[in-house]
Order: sequence, then C-alpha cells, then structure tokens
Amino acid sequence: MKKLCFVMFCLSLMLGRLALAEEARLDVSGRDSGIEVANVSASENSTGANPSWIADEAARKRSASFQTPVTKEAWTTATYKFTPKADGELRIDLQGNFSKAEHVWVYFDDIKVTGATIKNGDFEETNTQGTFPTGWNFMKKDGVSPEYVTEGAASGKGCIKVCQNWRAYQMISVKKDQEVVITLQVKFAGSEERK
Ligand SMILES: [Ca+2]
Repeated sequence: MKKLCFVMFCLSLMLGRLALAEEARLDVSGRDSGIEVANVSASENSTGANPSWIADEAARKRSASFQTPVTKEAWTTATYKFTPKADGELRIDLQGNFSKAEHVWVYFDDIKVTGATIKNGDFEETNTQGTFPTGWNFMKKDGVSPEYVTEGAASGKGCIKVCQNWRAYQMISVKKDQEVVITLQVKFAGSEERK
C-alpha cells in the first residue's frame, strides 16, 4: 500500500510538472472597441482560440488567446491568425501563461504583422536613454514591471521580458474581414514562485 501511495505521489508530481509547462501567451481583445475576432488559428506548435475561460459568449467572441511552448535553450517561432469583424482597434497583450504557483517570464522579439500595423514589433526603437521600447505600454504593479532587454535578442539588439502579471501591450488598427497574421519569436526567461 505504501508503494502504491508512493507511485501515486510520483505520478501526481509528474502531472503537476506537465501542467506547469512554460508557454508564451498573446491575447487579442476587442473589449473596448466591441470588435469580434473570428477564424482564430495558430501554427502547429501553438494553440489559438476564442478563450473557453470567458463564460459570456459575446465577450468570448471579442477575444482570442494564443499560446506557444517555450524553452530556455532556443527561440521558438510561432504564427497566429484571426479575422476582425469590424474596422477599429484591438489590444494585444504579450505575457506568459498563467500559473497559480509561479510567475512564468517569457522573452518576445521580432513580431511581424500583416493585415494590421504594429508599432516597433522588433523592439529596436527606444526612448533617448535606450531603456524603453517606443510604441509599447508596460503594465507595472507592486514595484515590478516588464523589462526591456538588450542582450540575447532574437533579432537586432532589443527584446522584452514579460509575464502574466506584468505584460506589455499596444493597440493595433484593423479592418473588417482583413485577416491579421502575426509571426513572432519567443523564449522562456525563467520563473519565480508567487508570493
Ligand atoms: Ca529585436
């Protein structure tokens, strides 16, 4: 019986570990503009959908969430697609996957968009001090912020480090029925225990 308990304990640890797989996450939101986001899909190494965790159907149709598994060893390239159902602005948020146990930090770089215009998707344009990428907003709280990073970028010199609690975001202009295709590179940047 003790042995069985031990096996069950090991299995639960393994499953817990699987559930903690590190992923980059990009959310698209038409919450403010009321724009629906249809035909959500992602490249084979990723997932993309109108998020099942939003219970209200109308709100769910105005959102899309994409996730890509990341490693510390190498940058991963992913492609995300969706079609806006009206002209206007959508917000995109760059973050890591949600975990109750950890803050999952992820690097983003080399974001290219067709069908809409993104500002400074390669994070190469900065303020005069070279400490902040223009065109982006950083979500700051509890004295912590996303980071602008100038070492080890996937493309050029700069990239950013974000997680679910501390995101980078901007508004992109979209057109009715004009498919938006986002390609980007992501990499795991480490995790820390939630306090
Ligand atoms: Ca870059």
